[in-house]
Amino acid sequence: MASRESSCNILKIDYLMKRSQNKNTFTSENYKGRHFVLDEYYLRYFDGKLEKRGKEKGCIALPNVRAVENVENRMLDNRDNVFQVMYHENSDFFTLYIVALNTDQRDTWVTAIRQQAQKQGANFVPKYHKGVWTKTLRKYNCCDQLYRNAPGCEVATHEQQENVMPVQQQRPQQQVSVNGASKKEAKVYVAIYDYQPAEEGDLELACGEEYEILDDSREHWWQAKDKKGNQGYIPANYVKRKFDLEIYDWYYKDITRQRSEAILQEDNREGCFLVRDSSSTPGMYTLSLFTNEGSVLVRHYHIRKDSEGKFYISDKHAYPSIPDVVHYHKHNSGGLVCRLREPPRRHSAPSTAGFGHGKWEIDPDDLETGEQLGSGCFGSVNRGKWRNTPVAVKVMKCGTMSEESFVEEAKTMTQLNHPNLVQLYGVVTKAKPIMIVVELMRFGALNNYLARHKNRLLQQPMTLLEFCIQVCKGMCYLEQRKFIHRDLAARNCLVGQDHVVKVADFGLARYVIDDEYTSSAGTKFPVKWAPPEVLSYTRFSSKSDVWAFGVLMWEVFSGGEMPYSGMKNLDVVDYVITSNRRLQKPMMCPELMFKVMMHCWEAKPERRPGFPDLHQRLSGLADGGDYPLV
Ligand code: 04L
Repeated sequence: MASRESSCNILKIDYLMKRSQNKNTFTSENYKGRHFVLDEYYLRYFDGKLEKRGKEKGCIALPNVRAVENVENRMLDNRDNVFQVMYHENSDFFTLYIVALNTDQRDTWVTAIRQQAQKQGANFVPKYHKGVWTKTLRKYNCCDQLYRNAPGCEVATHEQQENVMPVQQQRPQQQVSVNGASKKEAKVYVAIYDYQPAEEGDLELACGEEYEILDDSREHWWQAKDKKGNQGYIPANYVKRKFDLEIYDWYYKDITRQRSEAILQEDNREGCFLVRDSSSTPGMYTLSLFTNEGSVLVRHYHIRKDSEGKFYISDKHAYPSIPDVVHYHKHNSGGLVCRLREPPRRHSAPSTAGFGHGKWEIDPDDLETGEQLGSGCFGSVNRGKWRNTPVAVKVMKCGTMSEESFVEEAKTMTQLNHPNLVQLYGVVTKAKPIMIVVELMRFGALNNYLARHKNRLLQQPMTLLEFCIQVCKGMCYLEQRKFIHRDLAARNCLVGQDHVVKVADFGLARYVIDDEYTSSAGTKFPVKWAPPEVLSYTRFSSKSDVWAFGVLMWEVFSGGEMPYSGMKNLDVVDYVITSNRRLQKPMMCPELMFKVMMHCWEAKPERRPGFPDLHQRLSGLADGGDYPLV
């Protein structure tokens, strides 16, 4: 109790009458005067008078409020100036009736509670009762409904607040960058990970805390203010809009059915659950739940929407928002195989774009380099540590390539931040040798990983599909930015913890001034991943990346084999262009997957799908439901 008091600003105090609540039987109907306090988080009432507060008698957390409305005069025990606070507690609804001295006092309280509850993210019901449920009549005196929980008969009031919207309307909105001048309402965001400042000028983030965004005009680092008034830069991908589903630890935005099963099975706890976007029905959601009951470990439930726009899994229990549905099923199995317990433990926060907000320059004294992971004509890649964070470091071999193009790669990478692209952390350019520092991926290149685990992985088409989907997501991001990769292949993707796959680029295809590399006739040119228009006219585009993606899918489903094995580059050109032939279906590859590959290998680039199309088709396959995979 003490901590509640010390941390909150009191907004309103009054002495008001309240009808006693007997939550179980509704028998007593007497009234008591109470010292009411509204603060940022709670509506509380105490013994005592206005001047002197006694013992706390009750407390409603504002996020649980579902409606704050007047009660029609004379409807409650013949009294005037009554208002009601409907709230949700232990998966049930309750209504607190409060009597004000006059309409003015009533109006100010109703508005204040309603506004503050909305500010705290309360999900208001669409309708309420302006009368009350009477025990003697066993019905509502406003609408003749017989059940205490019957839906309301009057449309509920919402305060006009521009930044408050129900979750389901918030989602499709694009975030628009607003700098200073036109900014009117506060942009309230919630941290979904902790962040320790790496540089002067960064702001610490604590998971679950709220922050006001002051400037989001930069892409990866925003300026924010915490509750205490501290200001500084934060990684933009560590916060989410306050009413977005993404602030909930049980929400996994666009993961596949396969991935949800992998995550829940790894956690292996009864009742472990998550909510994800449904891939078979865009805009809808699926609940995935782990149980040891029976042979099926993970069950998937569609979250449906009724005619009033309420969400439900079992139609008897519909609620205005998904968090409400989750809350209900945490307390009642309500038709599920078991009650919802905890979401999966999250392993690690995503990479930030750079280690701090400002410069990308890394102090070599903060950097330790270790074992070599690979080497090439440009230099070597080593394992390393930046102040205890594991990193991979590319060290330039002097004289092999212009320093400029080495730095150019890093510059390009500063523009990119996506969970399926290798993340740049920084560069060392002020000291020799110059270096590029990126996140470390524990298991190395995808082609090697596939070959190493071939026997196991070829039995798991869903895991292989999941690899393809992740690469596809990274490529969607590049395509959207009109960025052409030019060297997409399994050898240029990396595998990390929990089967995470990221698109990388080790070849530096676009910077090397080496004909062997850049000319399609050269020995180093990736002919086996190139479409006819690249082989004939060096015409690169996102559609040439799509062709390469098809070959990558082939690599994945063949367990890391070399495409067109045994064929020389020149033979491949002939095979693909002159004979118009294609790679054959790998033995263990499902027909439907091979169809997608063949679509990527249309001779005419304009007939190939784009990466967003591919993403949709692949996640449709991953959702199982409509199509059998094998
Ligand atoms: C292992 N783990 N090898 C690794 C790099 C690794 C690297 N983890 N990283 C290698 C790009 C550009 N640049 C790395 C992408 C890559 C391993 O080698 C470095 C880049 O990827 C990470 C610097 C820069 C891009 C160090 C583990 C090996 C650019 C993509 C276990 C064996 C533009 C799209 C065994 C657009």
